Amino acid sequence: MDTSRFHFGAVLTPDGWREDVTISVASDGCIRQLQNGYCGNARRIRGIAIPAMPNVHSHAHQRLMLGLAERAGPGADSFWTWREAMYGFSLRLQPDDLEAVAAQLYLEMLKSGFSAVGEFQYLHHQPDGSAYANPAEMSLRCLAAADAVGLGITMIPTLYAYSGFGGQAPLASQRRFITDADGFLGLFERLSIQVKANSLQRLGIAPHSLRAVTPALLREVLAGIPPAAPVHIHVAEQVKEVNDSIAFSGLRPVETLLREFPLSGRWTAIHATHMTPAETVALAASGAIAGLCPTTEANLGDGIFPAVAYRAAGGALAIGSDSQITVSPAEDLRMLEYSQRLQEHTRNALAGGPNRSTGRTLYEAALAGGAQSICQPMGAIAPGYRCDIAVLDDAHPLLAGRTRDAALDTWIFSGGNTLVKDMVVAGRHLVDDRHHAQEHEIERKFRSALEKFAT
Ligand code: NGQ
Ligand code: ZN
Repeated sequence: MDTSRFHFGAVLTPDGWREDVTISVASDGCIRQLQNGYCGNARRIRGIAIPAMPNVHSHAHQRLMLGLAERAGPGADSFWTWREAMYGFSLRLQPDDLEAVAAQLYLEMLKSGFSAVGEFQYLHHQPDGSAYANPAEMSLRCLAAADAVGLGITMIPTLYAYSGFGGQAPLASQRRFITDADGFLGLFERLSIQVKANSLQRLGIAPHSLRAVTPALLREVLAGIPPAAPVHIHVAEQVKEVNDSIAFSGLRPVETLLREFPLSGRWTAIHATHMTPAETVALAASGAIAGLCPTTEANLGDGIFPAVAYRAAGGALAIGSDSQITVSPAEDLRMLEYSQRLQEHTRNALAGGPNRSTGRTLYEAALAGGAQSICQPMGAIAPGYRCDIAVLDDAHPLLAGRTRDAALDTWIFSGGNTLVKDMVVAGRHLVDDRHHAQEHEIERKFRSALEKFAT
């Protein structure tokens, strides 16, 4: 039985653009069928319907420090000085703060075109490093925030044991993150009970980086969790990390991953910025997904991912908002393409072939890679997929006379978030003409949390 139907003037399907379509949604929130024309009592939503985007990499708490890390420090600024500032904020955050910040962030994600997030959550313990009464407290707060908004979420709790390659002792400022194998498996067990009760929630594992876990520790933990749970790991983001890896083992970080683990579509390599041509081809061939966070990578001065070579080798990709410096699928895809144009002195670097739309190619790649990366049944407007739809405002002046791929390219390269008008998640019409039913309450709590973190 259908529980709802929506009618759109234009829809992007796996078979291309269709006009004048009714989408029927089954009681489980998945699409049952697409029919031509207006059917039954469908709700008419004006605009251009495209699949909503998965956001594969989020650290919700970092939303607190926006605008507070863009001032030069006393010495040379780098990723590593930013990280110290970020740790400082992280040590002050209470569970209520995290829930309030995450709810506002997830609402912004929803309003920008994302319908699900992979939350790479590593604030496990109290500020002094001792366990919460419920060791999953902080991750549960993120799940509650996503539930309040209606956003899909894949909780990806972090395994974090060390501060550098070869199992170096953690820093005092990392005390909220640190778990051993047993601690992590206990956390994972609690979270798996929670996510089973919510059809929009999934669970994965995030070995933080090859700095924070050893291959032996990761193998031990992987043996204790379901074999299909997605695995996300930060890798080769910074030149110093590559150099430290070589100094420790003679191998670069991506080489280490490829040698130590059977990479496959279960794995998402977050950033993978610094790769040799051989690593680039090997990562692509492994089936792993590159989880790119282009605006964060630019903000942190990471470097440029070799996307042209990676795509030429057939590599899968996805996008993430990471530090939340920007929350916008359009802007992250734009930044990804622009980084390649700046590097290669070309245009339409990632279009994938003559006469193809760059925006469409990138959007579809990030839909497929993203859905797989966070194990959510989304990414296409077609029967069997969850009914997760973003609607672009076809009455916006920027879209005058623009249809199909030209409308998508206008959104991605010029319009950004203001063009996203409606959002449907699992067949629920959650954002209606840019408004969400809970937005005032969510914003009120966010403001009072944020005010505590003004310095
Ligand atoms: C993180 N962020 O886990 O939030 C990291 C910083 C680290 C990015 N890598 C910490 N962008 O990598 O050690
Ligand atoms: Zn990250």
